[in-house]
Amino acid sequence: MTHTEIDALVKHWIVDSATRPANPRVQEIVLRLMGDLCKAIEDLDIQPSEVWKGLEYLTFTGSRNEFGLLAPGIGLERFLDIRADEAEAKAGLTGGTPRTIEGPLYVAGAPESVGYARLDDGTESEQAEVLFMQGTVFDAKGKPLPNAKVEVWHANLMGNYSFFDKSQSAFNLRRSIITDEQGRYRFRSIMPKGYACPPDGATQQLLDQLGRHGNRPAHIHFFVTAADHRKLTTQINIDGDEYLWDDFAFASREGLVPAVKRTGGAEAHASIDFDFHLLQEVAAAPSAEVQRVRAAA
Ligand code: MBD
Ligand code: FE
Repeated sequence: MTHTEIDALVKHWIVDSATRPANPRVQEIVLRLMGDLCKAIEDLDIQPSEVWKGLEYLTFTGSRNEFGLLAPGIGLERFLDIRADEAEAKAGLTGGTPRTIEGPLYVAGAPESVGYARLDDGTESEQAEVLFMQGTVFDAKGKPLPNAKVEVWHANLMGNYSFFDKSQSAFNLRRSIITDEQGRYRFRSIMPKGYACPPDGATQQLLDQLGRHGNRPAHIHFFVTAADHRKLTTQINIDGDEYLWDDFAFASREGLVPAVKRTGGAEAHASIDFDFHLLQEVAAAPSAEVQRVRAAA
């Protein structure tokens, strides 16, 4: 079949046969995606058994609740970030801290405190390196922002996240810190390890077929929000990690790899300084608040 013939067929199936009130945006998107899928089937001569294999794969992915992991793994979440960067540049917004993907492991409702928090519950203190991280939240003009919210979450020494890993205590390694009058935040935690996709899961199954690994470098996630400012979703990576520039989720970015300072002695610890620079909210740019189903505890 030619692409023109496919377009006509798909338009008939999806749009022209509508006899009831429809959602035009959904029609538009499904029309396009079905057209592109049928053209791929034609061009690549994808066999029926292969189509069903693909549908069965999606069923497996859903049964494992892994679409939130598959999306970064195939670059889709990174692609949305690139587009968000372009939209902001087009609206004249520049100079903020680089965004990077949220990933699937945020949980709403973490304990909130002003200025400082300890994130870890102490259960890994014997093996872990103590980490202090601190900095200031700034507005676009370089003025500190008091009362900004810094939501932070990261993995434990196994690369696992509380809530999803039921062996951890509630909200372990998750907090919301409100910046103080000088716009500062500070926390004590443990140095995280990198995450790896579940080896028996759907995402890893596809990565294996593609000849790719499913590892992330050690990292710390942030949502930074303040009145009249665009929500910042970002992460910092821990310098020196073997996967630092080989992240299966493509989230490593220039500007998100702060130096780690180490102090020895009786109170040995690592320390990271990192400031956040928020962009002014403007009507010309699409919302930086991404609506998606998130866990809450
Ligand atoms: C993670 O911790 C993560 O941040 C992403 C993007 C995907 C899987 C696990
Ligand atoms: Fe993560």
